Amino acid sequence: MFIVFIGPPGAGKGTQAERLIDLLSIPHVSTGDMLRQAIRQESDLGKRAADFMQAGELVPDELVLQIINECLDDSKMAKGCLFDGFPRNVEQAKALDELMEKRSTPVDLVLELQVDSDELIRRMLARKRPDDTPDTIAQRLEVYKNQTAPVLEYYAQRGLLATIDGSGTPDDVFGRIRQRVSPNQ
Ligand code: B4P
Repeated sequence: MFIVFIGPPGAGKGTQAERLIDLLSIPHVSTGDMLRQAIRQESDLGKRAADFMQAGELVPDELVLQIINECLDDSKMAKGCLFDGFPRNVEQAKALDELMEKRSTPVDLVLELQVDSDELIRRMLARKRPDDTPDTIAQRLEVYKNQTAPVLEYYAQRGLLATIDGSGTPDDVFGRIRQRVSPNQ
């Protein structure tokens, strides 16, 4: 199963992704994690991505698609994976569709995690990641509204979108996700 996880910054995509990959036994593809790793390793890609992340902007599509392309070449990805935090704009969504079409493995399901802004800000400030400062958080929320929210419409038109209430404890949220992904368990 190929699943896309979309939600505003701090919605808990990473938190829930860990549980969902265990449930479904599929690999986790988190562009955020891979970009942070590239920054730690001081690779060329990491050096190019760092300023965008620190400013709360999206990293250029070209860099993100390079990561995704390399990742999909891995044979572990043949039967499914969980895309976490990707695609983040309509251009990335179209590029993903093209890649998946070539492999004859279309995206099966898109999960949107919905959480209100006050709770998002509270969660991110508690996390204390370098890009979790008040100014950067405000910018990331703006970027989500302008660039990522249109991706929801893109997938809704294809009948792939399921919206999940992301409020409550991580267990509450995972219960809702499990219900949607494998209702018989
Ligand atoms: P990401 O790494 O994708 O991270 P995120 O959106 O900030 O957080 P996430 O939703 O995963 O929240 P988490 O589970 O950690 O993006 C970071 C940056 O990378 C972007 O701003 C961008 O610059 C760049 N980037 C990534 N992908 C890109 C792409 N495709 N294109 C361009 N740029 C890209 O949860 C947040 C906190 O809340 C945690 O501390 C967690 O413990 C807590 N929490 C989670 N669930 C909770 C719950 N139910 N109750 C209470 N706390 C909870």
